[in-house]
Amino acid sequence: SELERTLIAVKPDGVQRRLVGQIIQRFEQRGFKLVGLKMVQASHGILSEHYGELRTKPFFQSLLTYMSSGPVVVMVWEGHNVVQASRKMVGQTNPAEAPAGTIRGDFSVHVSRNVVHASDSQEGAQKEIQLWFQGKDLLDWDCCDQIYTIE
Ligand code: DAT
Ligand code: MG
Repeated sequence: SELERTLIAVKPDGVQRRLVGQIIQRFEQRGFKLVGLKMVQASHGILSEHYGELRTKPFFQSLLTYMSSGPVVVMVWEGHNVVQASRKMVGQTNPAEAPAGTIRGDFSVHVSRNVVHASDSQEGAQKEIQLWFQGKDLLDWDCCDQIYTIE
């Protein structure tokens, strides 16, 4: 079993709409382990790095404005295949294409207000985790049910 980590963030619309608890609940109930969590008002600096690959897109500036419009809740979740599993739990980038049962499909309607971020690959996750967290703020702890969630 491959133990992976991924970066999940509740975006400012998700925080404003009080969806933080429901989003955390989905990762908890799936069986993943929370190893880091913080609430931050993100600067354009960290957001430009986080979304560096999108720098040339027409929506880039409005994306940064939206993402810095209020606090975000940034988390690191650990578990077997967590990167791919959480992308499926989150749903497609455009909520119009995200099925019911996914976070975006259940809680959002427009691509520019899609409630949640999830890393899209293991390499991306590693970069994003290093960007948002210091190593000391990620906790290696034994979750008492882990012998039941992973073989
Ligand atoms: P994802 O968040 O699913 O990984 P992405 O990395 O392609 O998607 O884009 C990052 C964010 O940028 C996305 O969550 C919302 C915003 N975005 C993407 N495409 C957009 C578009 N066509 N118009 C407005 N915002 C967009
Ligand atoms: Mg992405």
